[in-house]
Amino acid sequence: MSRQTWFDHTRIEPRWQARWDDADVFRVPDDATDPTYVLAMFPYTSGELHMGHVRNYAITDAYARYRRLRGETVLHPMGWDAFGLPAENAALERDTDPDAWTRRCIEQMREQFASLGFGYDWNREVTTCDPDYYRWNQWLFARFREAGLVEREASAVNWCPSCETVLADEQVEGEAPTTSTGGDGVCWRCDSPVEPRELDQWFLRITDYADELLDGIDELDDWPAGVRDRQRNWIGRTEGAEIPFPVRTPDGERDVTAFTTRIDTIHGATFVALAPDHPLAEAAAERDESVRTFVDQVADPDGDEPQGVPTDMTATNPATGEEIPVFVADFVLSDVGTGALMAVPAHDERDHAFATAHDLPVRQVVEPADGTEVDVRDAAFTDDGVLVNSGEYDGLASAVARERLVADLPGAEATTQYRLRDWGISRQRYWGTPIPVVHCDDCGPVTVPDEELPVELPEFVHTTGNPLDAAAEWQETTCPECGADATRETDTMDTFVDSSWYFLRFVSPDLANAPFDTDRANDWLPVDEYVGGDEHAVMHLLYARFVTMALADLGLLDHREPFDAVLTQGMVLGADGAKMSKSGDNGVSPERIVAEYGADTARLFVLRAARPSKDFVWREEGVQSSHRLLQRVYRMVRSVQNEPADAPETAAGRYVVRETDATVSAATDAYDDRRFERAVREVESLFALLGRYRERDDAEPGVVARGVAAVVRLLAPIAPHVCEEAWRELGQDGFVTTADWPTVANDVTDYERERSLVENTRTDVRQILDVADIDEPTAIDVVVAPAWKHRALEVAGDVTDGDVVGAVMADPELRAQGEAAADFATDLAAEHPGLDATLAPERERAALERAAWLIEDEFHAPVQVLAAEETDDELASKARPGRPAIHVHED
Ligand code: ANZ
Ligand code: ZN
Repeated sequence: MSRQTWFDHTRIEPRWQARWDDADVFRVPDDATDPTYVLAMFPYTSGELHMGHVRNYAITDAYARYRRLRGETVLHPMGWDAFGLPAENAALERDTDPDAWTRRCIEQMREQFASLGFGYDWNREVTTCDPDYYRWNQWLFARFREAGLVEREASAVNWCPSCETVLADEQVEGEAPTTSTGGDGVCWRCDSPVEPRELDQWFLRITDYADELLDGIDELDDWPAGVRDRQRNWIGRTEGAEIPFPVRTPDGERDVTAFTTRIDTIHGATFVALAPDHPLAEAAAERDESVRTFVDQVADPDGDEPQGVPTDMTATNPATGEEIPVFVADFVLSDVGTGALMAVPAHDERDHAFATAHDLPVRQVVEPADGTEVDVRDAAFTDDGVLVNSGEYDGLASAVARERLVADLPGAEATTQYRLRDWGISRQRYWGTPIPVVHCDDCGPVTVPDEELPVELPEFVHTTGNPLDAAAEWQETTCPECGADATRETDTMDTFVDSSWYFLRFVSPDLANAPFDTDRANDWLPVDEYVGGDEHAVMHLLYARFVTMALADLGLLDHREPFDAVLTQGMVLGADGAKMSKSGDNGVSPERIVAEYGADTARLFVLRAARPSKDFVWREEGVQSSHRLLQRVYRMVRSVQNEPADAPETAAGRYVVRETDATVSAATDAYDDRRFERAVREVESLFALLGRYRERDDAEPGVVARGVAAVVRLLAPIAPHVCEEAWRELGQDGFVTTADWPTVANDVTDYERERSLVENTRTDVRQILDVADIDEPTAIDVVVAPAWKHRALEVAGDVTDGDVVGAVMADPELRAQGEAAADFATDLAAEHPGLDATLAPERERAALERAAWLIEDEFHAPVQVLAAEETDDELASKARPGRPAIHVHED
């Protein structure tokens, strides 16, 4: 009976998963020293994994397995981001409660994870909806509050007047009214128009860390550039100045403070503009119907054209003493700067457009520093330059003038503005961490003492509003400070709080007296490689950085940055090119792929389809081809004899051994760069070479066995189950998962050069056959360049003054070659300084000899590698270092 030459994934995958489990191979002991920390963003507990998850987790798993094979202790934990609105909605729809629903989802997802063979240390599992986890959110809230990092402030929420409830943005159909532009969305349940309503809410003062969050980005070298840019923009630091403008109003004189980044242009400020909800705009609207109409009905901050109306107020330009008009305009935003600006039409585009529309003066006060003429009537000149029409400041450079004007103008002050706002963590929802506060009539909002934590969620009730508002009994309590009757806070925390420190909990998931073990966290953090979706590139990463810095300032942690390297993976797109969704019609379920092709195939496919950061389109053929590749590898494994890897005896054998080493070296680099698709490509080409080599009569079994063993280990991080199976077939003990990474036996420095030498030579032969129209060559001569040409190349490579011919001909040995040397030097001069170093002549010849069998195989003709001296002059003269001359014989 013949042995089975294909593997059955439904049989081998569960088997190896169980064995890894039994042997606890992914466990990291608490006393490990500085393990390599590889982390994937933990999933929201929706109940099902989609292909985006598979990709995300395949990336970290392959990387974690690779580092483990390199001999490192690797921490690769997993947990559940288990709070959030969808669980609450699902519970309402299904007549269950969010806790039960979430637990069921977790069970399902855990099984899916297991079926994919991801190697996590499940002893460190973390679930954010466990009171044992969220009590530490509450504890941190208390510490932050003590440290002055918590603020309670009125802020707008979405209010449905008919349901009498606050809505999350996701529950508003259309745009929420609380956005800066004020949307007119409706309630998802009853379709009533949603209104903004002011509520006292809790904020974390992330803005205290704005500078450190911004400046720290410069050091995050292993983060994607795009993520760093987006964080910078989100923080949005602008250096500028605030300057008061005295304003005459019918009610008397008032100061309006304007924020400007260009105080150097103040002599050109020809009007003042106020945001529609500036207090003075509001006062003007009281007095003037046209202002009222504009403020209430016309103003559109998102409009293409800046719009505005004049008012009955005038301002004094503090630099010129001139009387200038005051407008209310919609391009002035209330939450930027002071909500008031000095308009300089000559040097700002929006001011220019507005001035043109309202026929206001445009006065140039800055000229280009290089003396070019500009006409500011046509368009604003917005660059820095040299001041004109600015009295005593004329002739100063913009930057200098800014400093002088801030110092000179009464009341002017240098300021820094940020786009970043404090982090509003209040949610009027049930399924989140209760904010640990008790409201007392006498003492105000009092933090719940640590001994009383966790404040656990009450039982879930079905209501249109916040179930915590309906939990009257739960709310009733006494004030921790004075003992009087008091009520609990009913807001819960934004789930971004949960995820802002979970990577620290993995370090000591069961610790009962602190959120994490400080000593261990100091040793194990930062995360070495953090992988997740691009949609979390701004908020989640910023919140996690902020919390880490705050923890450091609380003395709980030495590190100030949590993530050393970040990788944001690209999307998996459906066949229609749109982002693959699990519910939509372009979705492919991971379960089906695992059932039909196996976890190894699914993992191989998502990792080889594209580099991790790029999007790729799902292709069923790609899945099938990944499956076939694994089957072919397995078949070859089954057919190799277990031979000791003795030194090869034939040139072809030596070639294959070197290629094996070269592949190990290149694939290792690719893994280091997290370029799994490149690692696979390397392995595939070695595998193809082994296949071809085996067909030869003189193929040495030891050479093949050595190559196959390398293939198996190089693929093990990506397709671990079949590689375990193969490893055993190869007669190895233990797991490939915990084996040693293959090492390179020989010096590989020149491998890349050898590879391209062989590649180029094969291409040249192909071209010659094509051009000369030769179908059946009888023999092929490959002629290596003479030693003196190598020497000439070396001499030319050292030339710094550009005189290549001179340098070559100055060398007595080369000069002795006469005209040939002069010709060659001229060629080299033409390519200088782009000359590539090549192999030494003997190495070049040896490399070509080892590869001769490949050329013979391809062209079905014997190949002879010759030195220049062994052939006629004409042919020899064509040979160059790195580019042998080729002569094809035919009948
Ligand atoms: C005078 C000026 C002259 C300005 C000039 C610019 C160029 P950036 O640079 O984008 O950060 N500004 C101030 N408050 C504003 C508000 N509430 N809404 C909209 N715009 C406002 O923006 C800073 C500039 O935006 C400020 O500098 C101000 O215009 C305007 F040649 O002041 B500038
Ligand atoms: Zn009290």
